[in-house]
Amino acid sequence: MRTWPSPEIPVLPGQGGRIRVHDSTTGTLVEAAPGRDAGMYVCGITPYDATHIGHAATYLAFDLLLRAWRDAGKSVTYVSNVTDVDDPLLERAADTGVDWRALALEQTALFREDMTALGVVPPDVWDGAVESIPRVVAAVEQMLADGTAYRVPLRDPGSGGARRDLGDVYADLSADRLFGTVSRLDRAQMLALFAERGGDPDAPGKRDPLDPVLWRRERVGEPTWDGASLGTGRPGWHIECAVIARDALGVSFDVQGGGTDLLFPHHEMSASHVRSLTAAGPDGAAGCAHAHVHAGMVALDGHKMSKSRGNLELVSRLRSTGVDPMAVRLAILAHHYRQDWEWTADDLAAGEARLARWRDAVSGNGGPDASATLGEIRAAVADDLDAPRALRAVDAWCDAVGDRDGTWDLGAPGVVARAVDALLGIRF
Ligand code: 5CA
Ligand code: ZN
Repeated sequence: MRTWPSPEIPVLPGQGGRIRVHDSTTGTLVEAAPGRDAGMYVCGITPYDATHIGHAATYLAFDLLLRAWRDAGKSVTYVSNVTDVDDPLLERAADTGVDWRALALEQTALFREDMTALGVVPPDVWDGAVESIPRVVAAVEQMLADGTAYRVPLRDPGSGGARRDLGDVYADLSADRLFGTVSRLDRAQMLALFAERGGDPDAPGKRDPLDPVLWRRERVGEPTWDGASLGTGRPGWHIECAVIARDALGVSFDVQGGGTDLLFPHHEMSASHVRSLTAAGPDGAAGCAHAHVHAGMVALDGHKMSKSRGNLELVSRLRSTGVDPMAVRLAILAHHYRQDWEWTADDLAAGEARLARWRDAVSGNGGPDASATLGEIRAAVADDLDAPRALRAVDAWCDAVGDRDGTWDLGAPGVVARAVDALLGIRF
């Protein structure tokens, strides 16, 4: 898909060092991309009711990682997707009487504008689910041929089109001995989350209630695509991300990202699919991403902000009321990405006040030497993307400007402005 324009990232004096992030699988901090290259896949939006503050917070977290990698001189490949056909999107379209394609296009366009306004670096590869269908079909055919997937006969009246004999296709999790190693949940937890997050544990004919759908055959009233030997239908959710990630990044890459709501089943299942599609090589067997990194959930009115519940604050709504997107960015970055937190009007007010203060300080005639501030911003981001600590470092420099503290340096405001721009994505 066409992405949005990339912001200019200023080059800073010196270079950033090693970056550590929290890996949900091991529960420890691990070095993100120890090599010269860095590959990251972050799960993209399902385009209806985008972009709320929770989405924005998740993408800003990974934007910090990408900027830190660039500052460390790495060659970065960033890949993401758009789930432009899925049950919730179709349900919303049906409820509102809007064509699902029009809804997806409109919301994807809005997401592009929001990301541009927030200064988020776009992915290098941004694939839609719909445009990836031929590759997904080939992957599911391969799994059927390898015996890691199976067909379940259709029971709904009128389903299956001309080839009723071809059933839905499910992944056979019993073929993957490493299933469960990403989230490390027990079976009861898995069953509960699977039911809650889009799974179909009670679908008749499955070998295991947890087996995820790979290809859903044509149903009356649902959009459908040519699935070659699978018959007409549409792809399952997890296999889309597995195929898009594998094709753009290979079977093993550095970071798989998203919000904590995706750890199970989505990231567990995607990793399993990638393993099934890989002839059990040493890397493939270990699962596709070296680190699974998850952003906490942003809430509103006491509940996780979610499109299905409707308790949303949209970036586009704030923009339309004249709010500076950089204030929104600062409001979000004041929370550590791993925290669950609640968006309130105070967050925005604090972001606006901070932006005004920073703007004022970098517009002055000189300031205290900024090299320690640059070092502290770099160190904070490298320490599990600790944005609140980075913001405090800039606040401290602004305080010192006000107090006329330290050695006065005419170039310092420029250094701070460039550091804040390159590493935190705040443009004045
Ligand atoms: N299309 C799928 C991923 S393949 C999806 O989860 N889409 S989404 O639109 O629901 O969410 C997009 C991204 O925002 C995901 O990474 C998700 O984990 C994250 N996200 C969703 N709600 C919140 C929230 N309230 N707080 C923080 N992040 C959220
Ligand atoms: Zn995904």
